[in-house]
Order: sequence, then C-alpha cells, then structure tokens
Amino acid sequence: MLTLIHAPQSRSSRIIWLLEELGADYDIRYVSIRRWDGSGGPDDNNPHPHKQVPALLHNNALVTESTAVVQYLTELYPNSELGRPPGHAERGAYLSWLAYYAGVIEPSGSAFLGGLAANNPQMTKIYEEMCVHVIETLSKQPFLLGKTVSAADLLLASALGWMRRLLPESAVVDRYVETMTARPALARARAIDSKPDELHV
Ligand SMILES: N[C@@H](CCC(=O)N[C@@H](CS)C(=O)NCC(=O)O)C(=O)O
Repeated sequence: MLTLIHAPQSRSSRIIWLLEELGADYDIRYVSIRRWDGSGGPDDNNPHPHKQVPALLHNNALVTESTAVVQYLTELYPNSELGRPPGHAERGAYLSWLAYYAGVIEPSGSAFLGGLAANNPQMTKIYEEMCVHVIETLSKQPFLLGKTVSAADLLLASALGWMRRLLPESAVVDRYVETMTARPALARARAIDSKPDELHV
C-alpha cells in the first residue's frame, strides 16, 4: 500500500498529480507543516526527518525528497509513459533531469526569487546558466527529454505553476506550462487537493 504524507497546496501536491497520472492505488495522510506565513507547525504524524512533505510510505519503506519519490513511483509503475526504466534510451537523460531539478533548478531558482543571488556572482551565474539550459532545451523539443513527456516535466511544470517567475519571460516556457497544466490528471489532483475531507481522510 502507498501512503502519501501530504499538506495541501505544497510540494506534495505534485505527488498527487503523479499518483493520478500513474493510476496508482494510494492513501493520503494529511499532516500540518510550518508555513511561510507562520501558520501550521511540525506534525508528530509525519515520518519525514524534517517534518516536511512530500514523504511516501510503501510497505514500511519511507521515501523522502520529491525527486526520489518521483523516481521511486515511476519505477513502481514501469509501464507509465512518465518514467524511463533501466535500459530505456532516455534513461540517462531522465535521471539527469531529475537530479538537475533537485540540485540546480530549485536551489538556484529559490536563491534568485529570494534575492539571495543578487549579491552573489557565482549563484547568479548558476541561475542564468540554468535558465539558458532549460529554455534552449524547450525551444528544440516539446518536453525536457524530447518528444515525450516524463515525470521530470511534472516536477518542472509544478514549480512553474506555483511560481512562474522561476524562469524569465518566454513564449516557449508559457506554451510548455500550458501543455502540462492541461493534463487531466492534474485537474483530478487539484480537485483532491482542494477538498481534502471529501475525498480522502
Ligand atoms: N527538497 C524537499 C523540500 C521539501 C519542502 O520544503 N517541503 C515544504 C512544503 S512545500 C515543507 O514541508 N515545509 C515545512 C518545513 O520546512 O518545515 C523536497 O523537494 O521534497
């Protein structure tokens, strides 16, 4: 059994999106988290070592960090178009984009948005190189890996849906966000996220 440790409208919302894409059978355990506005707080019912979300429980195994959860789930459902199993021609690119999302896109984007990059030339360079790399990639092909969507796109699109300013103004990025956010699984995930008590306990 899969249990997602989730707080509404947070980074775990994108894992609901992924679970819906995969057609997975899952439960949601709602927890409170510390929010930026000072509300909420750590929840004893959350097994995450930092009391953050997402966290995933599967047969007593605990998986944390969005990209690890994404890789774990796409490997659990190897027939989904969103993963790239070992031996797949795009496996290297898939793992590279997952790691790049966690190691470069989110940290450099957060530093930029939080103003931390402003007086830090090294951080500014990493952020600017990241923007060029992502936009050049999406200018050549519809998705990060090429012609076919993957769960790496789900991570990037969810971040852009939440904070479009993560990347500079660009028609290519706008088209990408539009394509990704039109997916029916995202509409289902948003419905679940907005009405927690009705759909999951
Ligand atoms: N790198 C982590 C970040 C997780 C994270 O920051 N989650 C936020 C919600 S969007 C959280 O749980 N915040 C509460 C806290 O930090 O105490 C991941 O992607 O899984």
